[in-house]
Amino acid sequence: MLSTTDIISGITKGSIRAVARALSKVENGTPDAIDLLDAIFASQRGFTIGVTGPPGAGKSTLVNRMITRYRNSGNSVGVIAVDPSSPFTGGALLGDRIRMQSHATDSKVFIRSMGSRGHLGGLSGATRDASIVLSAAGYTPVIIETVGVGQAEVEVAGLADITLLVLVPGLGDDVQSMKAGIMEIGDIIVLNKSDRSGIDQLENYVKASLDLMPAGLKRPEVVRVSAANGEGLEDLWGAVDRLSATHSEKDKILRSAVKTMNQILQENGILFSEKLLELEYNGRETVEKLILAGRLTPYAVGKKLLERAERMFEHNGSK
Ligand SMILES: Nc1nc2c(ncn2[C@@H]2O[C@H](COP(=O)(O)OP(=O)(O)OP(=O)(O)O)[C@@H](O)[C@H]2O)c(=O)[nH]1
Ligand SMILES: [Mg+2]
Repeated sequence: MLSTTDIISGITKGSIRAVARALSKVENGTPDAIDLLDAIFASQRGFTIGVTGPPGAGKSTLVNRMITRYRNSGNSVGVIAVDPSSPFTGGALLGDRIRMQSHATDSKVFIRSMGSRGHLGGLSGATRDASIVLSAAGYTPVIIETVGVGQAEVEVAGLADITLLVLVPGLGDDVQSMKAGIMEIGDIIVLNKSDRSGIDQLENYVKASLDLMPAGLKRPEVVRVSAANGEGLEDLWGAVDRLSATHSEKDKILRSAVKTMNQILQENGILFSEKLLELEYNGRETVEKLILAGRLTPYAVGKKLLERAERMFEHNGSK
């Protein structure tokens, strides 16, 4: 048995066994998961790339290419394959949805699939916590693949620093029936299967939709690729690198930390959190400053507020 302390030190040393244990803990929401996440939070290194799009769009084929790309530059790569429709979670068992077998024996590639069981914050909370574990273990980037273009996927996509929306020719009606605003979830819209006919129509359609985007919103880049034959991939990597260069990695982690704190407060149903933030830390502004300075993690805040709330309930109850 690994103790929580062993797991924490194992993660920062990149131990695969420690990473696997930590992922089970965060997925199942065991009580010490929050301490673990607090302890490793500052060790996060890289950035996260979300890949989302309809079933069969070629997301896994693209992720496979991405793994090769980052492995060639010496990085370790983490992949979380999310299936919102599956209750199944955990383990290295991968359905045939995941076409990354060429990396299955590479110890510097960690692939995990996740369904929707366990975690208090639902799938997006579990995915966020899992990506923190992988990032703290030195996997850079962590790639999150989600199938679909519904609410859950949009939420999961929103966790990533850079989000790729993958579309393909022949979606026709599907693309058009996608909810308004779906195009806006991608920082980059990848038009995959450029080797297929219908790619020009798709590009025209996507560009026309983007022209309707409200002014002031950042327009995503549109890149045409064939994940199957490799065409256009250099352009895509260029677009990804340009985006990832706009913030330093530390910057990204701290920025997302404030978002994470708000999610944790919500997930744990901490009522009156503004009041509690006031009592415990002199208010939200101070907390955010401490988080942005890297002096406090969102998990530590969540834990403190929960403890405070419990004390208040006990106190009231004993009167
Ligand atoms: N012609 C062509 N086929 C492709 C391309 N990219 C992927 N495919 C094929 O499309 C099919 C689906 O690819 P996947 O990578 O599994 O797609 P996915 O989006 O991950 O699928 P789900 O995870 O099931 O939603 C496979 O048969 C791929 O070989 C491409 O650029 N061109
Ligand atoms: Mg897939």
